[in-house]
Amino acid sequence: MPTVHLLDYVAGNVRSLVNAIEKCGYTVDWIRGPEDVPRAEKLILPGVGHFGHCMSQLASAGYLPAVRAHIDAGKPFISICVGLQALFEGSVEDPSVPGLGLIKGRLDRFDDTQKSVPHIGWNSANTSGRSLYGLRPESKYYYVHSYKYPYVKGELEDQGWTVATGTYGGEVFVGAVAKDNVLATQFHPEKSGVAGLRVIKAFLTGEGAKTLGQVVGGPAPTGGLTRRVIACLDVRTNDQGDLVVTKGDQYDVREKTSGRDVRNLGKPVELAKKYYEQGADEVTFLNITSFRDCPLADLPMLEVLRRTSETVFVPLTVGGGIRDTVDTDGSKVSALEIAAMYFKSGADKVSIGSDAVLAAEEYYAVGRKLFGNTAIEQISRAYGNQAVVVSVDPKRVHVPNGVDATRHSTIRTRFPGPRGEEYCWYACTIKGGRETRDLDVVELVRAVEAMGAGEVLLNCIDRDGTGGGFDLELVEQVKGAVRIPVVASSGAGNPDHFREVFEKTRTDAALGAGIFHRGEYTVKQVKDYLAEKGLEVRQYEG
Ligand code: 1PR
Repeated sequence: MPTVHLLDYVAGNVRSLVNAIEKCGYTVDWIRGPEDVPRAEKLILPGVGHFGHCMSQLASAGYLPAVRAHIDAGKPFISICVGLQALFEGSVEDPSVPGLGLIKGRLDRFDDTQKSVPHIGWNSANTSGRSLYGLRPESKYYYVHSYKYPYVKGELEDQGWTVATGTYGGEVFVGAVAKDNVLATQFHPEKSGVAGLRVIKAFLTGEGAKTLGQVVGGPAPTGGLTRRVIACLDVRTNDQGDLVVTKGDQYDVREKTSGRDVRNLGKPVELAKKYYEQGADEVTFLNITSFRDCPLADLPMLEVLRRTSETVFVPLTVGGGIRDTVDTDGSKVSALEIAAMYFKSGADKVSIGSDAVLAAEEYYAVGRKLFGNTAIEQISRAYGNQAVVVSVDPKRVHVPNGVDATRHSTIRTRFPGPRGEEYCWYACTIKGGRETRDLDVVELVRAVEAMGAGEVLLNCIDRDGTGGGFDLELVEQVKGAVRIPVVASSGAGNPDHFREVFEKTRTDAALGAGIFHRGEYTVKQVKDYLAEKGLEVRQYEG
């Protein structure tokens, strides 16, 4: 098999990239030091996380002259995400660190006054009718970034680049650029399904460089960021010791029958693939028992991720048990180390539940100070805040009025409590909803945003498994409290519930579990329905 070289300088999920390259019929050889670069014919520079961190890593390991020499020699080169940003002169993310300076200009940050930042999800890469490594106007690509190069018509083209753009809340940014032997994408082609594999293939075969810039036809490009639909798999071992996808009613995952077996709705890897092929924009695995008696290196979830990432080319999130732990042999393992195992196995994001609540309590107890030692801070520092999701498991607490009844952030609800209480607040829980804490969702999400979480996965115990629709009041309360994206979860029972949460709240994404596992609707049916109602969605490309 032909070989491509991957520069191994940065933490993050490169497994998906390797899987994507192998899927295109190539093998990966690793560049472990600058002295390896000259033997590369085709070179890939992956990038995740922080611009300054990436550039300093590259510089301190002595890679920069070698990478420049590779590019100057006219050999094929692709850089991804922060890798694209590295081609510019610098970024406001870390003004003290210079970029490669191959492209004139500096990156700035998305404006977050009216929209969520990071920009996460599927967006266009509009080439304005030019050929650019197989990008198509009707396709969507997976982006995750807070910093961007603002597009000014003609500016990069005058430097000889062919450019593709995306639009996010009115800001037009550079989604991909290419010139001669160089291709750079702000989106992750390895996470962009078949549309992304096409780009990787065009790079590997050389076809993309050959046809670069030619005028091509095709439909007018469709709009910006699509509505993200996520499939969630709660995974645990059942009483027979098999790893199964299960689903609770208000977090009770046992059958109501006398045996009270753990509900078994299928196998994790198979179901993930099925939902990917139905068009799921992301797949989330929640390890709901944390496999307490298993050595960490053998966690069954690691294998689930490894196998899933071989066939599923959309972002994968994994949650459950991400906290400082003592392994079965007595050794201490940090949350960061556990996250690292998951990233190496193919996860793109980790989701933290109970530990985030405890960290938030501590944050308030010490007067809103941060010391850099929480799991959220450590993981977001190493892998970027887009890689850290906080999973919230709130429960409604009804109160008679909004002001004196509690110190917590209340809302006036359309669904009064059992004694006619017209207000409620949402209490955070830990340990899969078994323990309720004196911390409300607003306090939690503000604290974790300050710590560097990049997204909130907002469950709702009252709605979980009911099929009665999302808790729109909860979603709006949380959206009003933070700038980071929020994923609405719990309660989806039909496609109209997805429409409702997208139209009536400012949610960034919506997640369903039981609706898909029970076979009531497919992800495709949900998306077709949303499209019919005029909402922009990404359709699976086979
Ligand atoms: O606390 O960091 O170990 O994380 C544990 C994780 O496991 C948390 O994310 C927590 O939400 C999850 N979890 C723990 N116990 C359960 C349980 O069900 N017994 N599942 C559980 C949470 C909620 C969602 C579900 C949506 C949508 N399940 O994952 O998928 O509510 O369901 P629906 O569409 O069927 O209504 P830590």
